Amino acid sequence: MIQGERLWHRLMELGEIGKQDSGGVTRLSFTPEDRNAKALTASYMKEAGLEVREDAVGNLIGRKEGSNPQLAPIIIGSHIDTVYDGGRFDGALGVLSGIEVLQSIGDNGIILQRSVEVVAFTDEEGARFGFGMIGSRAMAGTLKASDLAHCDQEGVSIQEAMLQDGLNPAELKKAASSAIHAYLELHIEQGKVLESQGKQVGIVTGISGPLWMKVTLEGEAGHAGATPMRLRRDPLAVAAALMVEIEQIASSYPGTVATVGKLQVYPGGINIIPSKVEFSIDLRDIDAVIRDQAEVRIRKAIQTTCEAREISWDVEDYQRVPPTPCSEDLQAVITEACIPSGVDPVYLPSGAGHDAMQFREVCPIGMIFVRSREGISHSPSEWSTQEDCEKGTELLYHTLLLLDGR
Ligand code: HGY
Ligand code: MN
Ligand code: MN
Ligand code: MN
Repeated sequence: MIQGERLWHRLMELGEIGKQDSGGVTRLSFTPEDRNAKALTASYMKEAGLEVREDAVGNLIGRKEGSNPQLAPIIIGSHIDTVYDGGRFDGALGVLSGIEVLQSIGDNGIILQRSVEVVAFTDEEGARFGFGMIGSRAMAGTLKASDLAHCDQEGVSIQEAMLQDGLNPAELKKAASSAIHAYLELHIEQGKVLESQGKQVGIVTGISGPLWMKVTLEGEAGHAGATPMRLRRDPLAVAAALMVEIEQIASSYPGTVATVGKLQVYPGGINIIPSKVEFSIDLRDIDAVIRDQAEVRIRKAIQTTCEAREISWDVEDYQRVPPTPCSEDLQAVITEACIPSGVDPVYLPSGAGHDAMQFREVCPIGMIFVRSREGISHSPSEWSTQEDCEKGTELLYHTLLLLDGR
């Protein structure tokens, strides 16, 4: 009932845009690669018979009109932007499977009551500006003009990048959706649970909340050869000690994860004691109370260590997304859809963040996971098999039909 070959061809074709020598994919928001990927995705939406539009912040939306336009639509969303040197499935599979489901519903002569919109959200990853889920925040009505002041490493703000990309950030409030019946997202698991259980697909119970912070430590630059160790105020040595402590704090809780993914050293000379360092912290847990506890301990460690070493410090929030449970009702619908899809229901949490989180106050959210080979993602080695992608898309197809009352 869905056309797996068509889905797979599109996945491979889209994965060529932004391809790196490593085999990975880099498609940062508001870049030519992102623009080209949107154009190709829009062509797939048109092939699927959808009405295609782009909103003020760059969300690409393919709409299939329902027989009862009075009813609030169902949204099937994900993203086609990537991290640096990422994979071709993260996000893209969710958008392309949504298009495939709607095209197959058309092919099979089915008329849905509700309208359905497939959305490729702007900048889910936050890779360029350190602030993500921009498009889904806009559609959920929570994106603020001040959020667009985040800048990339060249000092270009989100607002400027949107304008350069021909978008209209001043109209961001118009991107907010008035009413949504339900939000569905299919995504690769990016972890090892499904593979460890020998399962192709899973039903997501909840999504771990990412807290991103920027730590700035300032000490005193000096001559690497002429400055005795006891007279130094070296912020990089302090950062190193803190990174070990951050790892220990996160490891002291069963479900908490913390990552230092970015580190800048100034001025960055071999024979200069650094004057300043900046590093990022990505802290997550599915339990908000635990994440808060870990955050308090990390902030305390920064303060204590810096005071002892006469280093000044600043901790700034990049983004703070609360852990988000998935709708029990939608989990039940996906469970029922497992029957015609010929799979056993498997339930698991998501360690990765997703656009779905932004709709927690707007409508019920449901997610389907597709097995990731060795749980690898955000890497050129990210891979899911054609069979697993097809099975996930089949489950999404049956879930949509059930949600539409069939
Ligand atoms: O960071 C994440 O969890 C997602 O890949 N944006
Ligand atoms: Mn083609
Ligand atoms: Mn990702
Ligand atoms: Mn993703």
